[in-house]
Amino acid sequence: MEALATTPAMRRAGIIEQYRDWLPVTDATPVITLLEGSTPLIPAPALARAIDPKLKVYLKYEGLNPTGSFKDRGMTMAISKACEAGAKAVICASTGNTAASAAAYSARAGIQCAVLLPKGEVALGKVSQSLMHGAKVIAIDGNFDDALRLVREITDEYPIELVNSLNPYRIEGQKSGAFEICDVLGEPPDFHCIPVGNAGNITAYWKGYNEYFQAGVTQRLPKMLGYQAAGSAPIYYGHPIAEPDTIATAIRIGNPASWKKAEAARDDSGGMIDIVTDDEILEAYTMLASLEGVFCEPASAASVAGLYKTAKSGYFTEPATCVCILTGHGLKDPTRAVAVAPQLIDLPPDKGRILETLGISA
Ligand code: AN7
Repeated sequence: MEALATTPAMRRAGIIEQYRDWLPVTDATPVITLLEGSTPLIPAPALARAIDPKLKVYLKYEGLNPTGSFKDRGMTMAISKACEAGAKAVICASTGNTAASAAAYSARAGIQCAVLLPKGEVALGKVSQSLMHGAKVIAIDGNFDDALRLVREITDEYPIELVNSLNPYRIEGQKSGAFEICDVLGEPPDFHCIPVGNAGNITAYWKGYNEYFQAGVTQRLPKMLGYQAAGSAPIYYGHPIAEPDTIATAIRIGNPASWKKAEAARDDSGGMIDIVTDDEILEAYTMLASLEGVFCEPASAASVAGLYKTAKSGYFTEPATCVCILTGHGLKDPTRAVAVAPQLIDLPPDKGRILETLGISA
C-alpha cells in the first residue's frame, strides 16, 4: 500500500521540536517525546450560545495528548532534561495525570519511575496507565499534599529526579500550550479560562503568553481566569485547605506548589481566581459532551463551568474571545461518566421492544 501523503501541518513534531528556540534545550539534549502537543483549538458555538452569545468560545482539547492530558507537554521536557543530566530514576506525587505521563515518558526513556498517589482518590484510567507503563505505583493513606511533601523530602535527600511542576522544565514545556493558541488565533484570546489545582499550568500559560508578547510575536496579553473547585480552593480563600474535597479528583489539592505564581498571573493579567461547585463542574462536563461532542474529565470542565459562572455574573460587557483549557480526556474517569450520564437501557434481543424504546412505530 502506498504511504498516505502528509503535509507538514498534519505531522505532529512534539513540542520540543516545534518550539525548540523557546526552550532550554541544546543539541546535547536527548529528546524523549511521544509527539505531544499540536492539540486542536475547537470552536464551541453551541456552548457559546448557551453561555453568552457575545462570546466566541474555543476549547483547547488537551485530552488529545499522548497520555490524555496536558502533562505530556511538561513531561517531555522534564524527562528529556533528566536524561541529559544522567538521571536513572524519577518520582512524582500525583492526583493521577502527572503520574500517567511520568510513567509513559520514563518507559520510553528506559528509566525508573515511582509515583505516589492519594489512596482511593485517583480516577481508574490514570491508575491503569501508571501500572501499564511499569511505574512503581504507591498509594499512600493521605492526600495529594501529603504525597507532594514526601516526594520533596525524598528528592532533597536522594539522587532521584522530581518531575512534579516544581521542576522548572515542566513549566517550560507546558508554556507551549500558549504558543499554540497564539499561533492559531494570531493573537492571544481576550480571556484564558483554566482549572487550577497545583497551579503549575496557569503559571506556564502566563509565562508562554508573556514570552510571545515580549518577543513581539503578539501585541497584547489575555486576562487569566483560573477556577478552583469550591471544596479545594486555597488560593481563592487565601489559606491552605487541610482536607480538600471535590469530585474533580485531579484538582483535589489544598496547598498548591505554584500558589504565588498563580496569584501573580491573576494580578498581572487583571484576571481572577474564582471557585466553581461540584454541581457547576458536572453541569459543564455534561454540556461539553452533549452539546459539543467533546468529552473531558471533570476537573477540565471547571474551566467551562467557571466561564459560565463568570458570564452569568455580568462580567463580560462586550464581545470577547475566550479559550477554555480542557486539561484531560473524559476517558480518564469512566466511573464518574457512567454515574452522571443517562442510564444504559437493558432489553432482550427483541426488535419490537427495541423499536418501541426508540419511539419508532411501523
Ligand atoms: C485534568 O496529576 O496535579 O493547576 O498530579 O490533572 O497545573 O496542577 C493534575 C492536575 C487540571 C490542574 N486538570 O493543573 C497531577 C495534578 C487536570 C489535571 C489540573 C490537573 P495544575
